[in-house]
Amino acid sequence: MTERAPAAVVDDVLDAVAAAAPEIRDGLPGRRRHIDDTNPSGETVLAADDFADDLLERRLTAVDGVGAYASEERESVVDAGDGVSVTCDPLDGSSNLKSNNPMGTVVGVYDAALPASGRDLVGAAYVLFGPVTTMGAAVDGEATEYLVDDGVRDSLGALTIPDDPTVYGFGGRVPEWPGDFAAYADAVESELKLRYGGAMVADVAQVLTYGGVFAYPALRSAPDGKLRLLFEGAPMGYIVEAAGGRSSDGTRSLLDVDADDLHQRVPVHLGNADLVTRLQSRLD
Ligand code: P6P
Repeated sequence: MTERAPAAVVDDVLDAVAAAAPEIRDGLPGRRRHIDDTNPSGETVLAADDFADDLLERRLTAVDGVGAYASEERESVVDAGDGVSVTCDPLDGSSNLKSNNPMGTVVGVYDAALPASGRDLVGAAYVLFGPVTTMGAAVDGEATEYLVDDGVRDSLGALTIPDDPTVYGFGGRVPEWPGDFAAYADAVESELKLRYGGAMVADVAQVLTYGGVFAYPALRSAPDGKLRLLFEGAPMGYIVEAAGGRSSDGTRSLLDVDADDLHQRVPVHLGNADLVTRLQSRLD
């Protein structure tokens, strides 16, 4: 396998993810049932999760310069030779399949062996299966939105979070929120409109489109929250920061959180800089 510049590999990874998107979307209708399996995070697995994971593993490990593939659905990393490491949440928000609500795919490209820190990211992308299929991607600090038409990504221009925030979406149950987050939520709820749909990709896309803040915070029963650092938090944080926003685990950028375990969870807060800064000052 040739030694390729990470940026060139990222470009091919984004093309491969876009090419797989229509096949994943077309494969959803017949795969809404659960299979008798749980993923490393202890979540039940849909046939659609398995299908998307197998497809993306094959397509992404075939990219020249990809040396490893890891996904939320797999215990360990798949070795693919030399090159960058790709993490994947193949079908983020797959529980929305039953209710026919939006969901997506999240991909991180790390120029390091896994588990790797967000500072090792050289690219990240999400695919949003909404009324149309779109992609948000960041490479070298620049975020771009694409329409994915027939498996090809067509640029819609720079992805930039609006200065004036409009929406918020907070996961977890209210009684589970620690007091400091609950106080922050009270303030934000009086300022912004609620937009929460249960799929991080779709909820963060709302924040990137309309401005605001998304959080799946630390919970009383789960101090590390629910979302996975390498598969969801860091890649989406990389995109939001490239779009002019901020990410935080409550005290620091998600890109600065040490990665010790492949499937470690992290509290996730993403959105306009001032809203995330206000949050951090409450939680610090
Ligand atoms: P809840 C989907 O299962 C997911 O991992 C994220 O996409 C989403 O933000 C969160 O969990 C939703 O969790 O507790 O609201 O169902």
